[in-house]
Amino acid sequence: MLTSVDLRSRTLTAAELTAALPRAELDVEAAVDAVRPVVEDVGERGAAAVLDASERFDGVRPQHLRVPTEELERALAQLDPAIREALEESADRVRRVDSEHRRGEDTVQVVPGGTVTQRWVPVRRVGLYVPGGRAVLPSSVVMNVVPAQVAGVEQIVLASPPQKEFGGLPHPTILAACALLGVTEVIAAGGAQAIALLAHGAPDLGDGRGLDGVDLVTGPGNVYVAAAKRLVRGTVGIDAEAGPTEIAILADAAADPAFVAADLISQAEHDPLAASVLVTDSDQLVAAVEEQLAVQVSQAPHRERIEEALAGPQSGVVLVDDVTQGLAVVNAYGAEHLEIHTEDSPAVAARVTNAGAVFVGSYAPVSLGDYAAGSNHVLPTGGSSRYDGGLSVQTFLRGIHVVQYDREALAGARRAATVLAEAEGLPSHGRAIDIRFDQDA
Ligand code: HSO
Ligand code: ZN
Repeated sequence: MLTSVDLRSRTLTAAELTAALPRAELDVEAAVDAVRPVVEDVGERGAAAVLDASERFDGVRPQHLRVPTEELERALAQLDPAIREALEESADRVRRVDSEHRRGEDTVQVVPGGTVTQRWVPVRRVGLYVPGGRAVLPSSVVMNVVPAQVAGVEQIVLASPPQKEFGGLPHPTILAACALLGVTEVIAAGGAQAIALLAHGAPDLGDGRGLDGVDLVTGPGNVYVAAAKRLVRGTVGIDAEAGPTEIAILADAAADPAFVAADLISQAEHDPLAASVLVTDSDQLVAAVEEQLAVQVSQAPHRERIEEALAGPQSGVVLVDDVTQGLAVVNAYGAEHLEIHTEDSPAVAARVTNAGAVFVGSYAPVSLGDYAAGSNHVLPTGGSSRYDGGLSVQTFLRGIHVVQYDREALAGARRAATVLAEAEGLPSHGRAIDIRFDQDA
């Protein structure tokens, strides 16, 4: 079912390795051209442009762009108690992890009388995007909202596409999850128009009240959402770019083929464009995983989508000489999700340098991280884990250096600073220091 790339006995540079691996090109640039008129229109005409775009792309013109409070309350009241409990459990775990991971203030005494403090200050107002599309993912509400709340973000606006079958409101489970987490500003908008609205705000949402633009937009979405985020970057901050989901599994003969197959299938279930990649040094494992795939895929409710994803050029098996070469492969690939199913998985995992998140051993499948590990599931895809991390409490914080020096401490730094100012041909920089010591001369 999976195509294979045989890298055994080959020594490749990191660039050659990257080129040899299965991965689909996601053309965000082409989508940028497609969404530019929508983003500009929202900037110019505000709510009217969002409504027109919703009608065109979502097939519905929402009655309210700002979801009324009664609708949020109603959705929560009608939420299945088991789902409510599961969302609470999921949120509790993420909250526990984020609370402990939140960076504290850190002061370094550089010299007596001279300190530099790193303060971590929350972004004031953020816009969180939760897609509609193929599946409704209330877990993504948890993954966006909780870290922002733990960071101390004052104002959270959440946007999710209006659904025709729910009278132009976002999906009721999304609304219920918002209400459960205390998010009160919810916008019925999706796609590029939602990102533009969050970024630019609008003078009147149609209910006589405006919407202020946010400082940071986060959340997953399709290629149009990614393109719109690229366009508004600079006006606002954005998180890592999200493309179709990816799972890579680094496994040796010790791996359980049934678990490996189930995990490859689990992420293929998201999208025909999802990538499932197995990297292994074991021919026997490949054969056993193929057998398992045949059985498990045939029993999967979303079989067609899964088959398409597994057969796509973005998925496959990569054969390597050993775990060390396997590590070079997965580091070159930089998967959104990387599972390690090898002997001494923790030691192997410690050698991973590029991945959105790493799942260690046979009992940490990606689906655990999707819902209930306490980790975040909004992660960098398409190899962007080389320079970006997933969503976390840190995403919603900015570091500010606070510099405090007294006269003595400044005197100690005077020579280094003035020499460098002179060397850079910026004598007024040096003068700004020297002037403080004029009376000593
Ligand atoms: N695996 C997806 C997230 C998700 N899965 C939500 C299920 N629900 C991208 O990390
Ligand atoms: Zn998933």
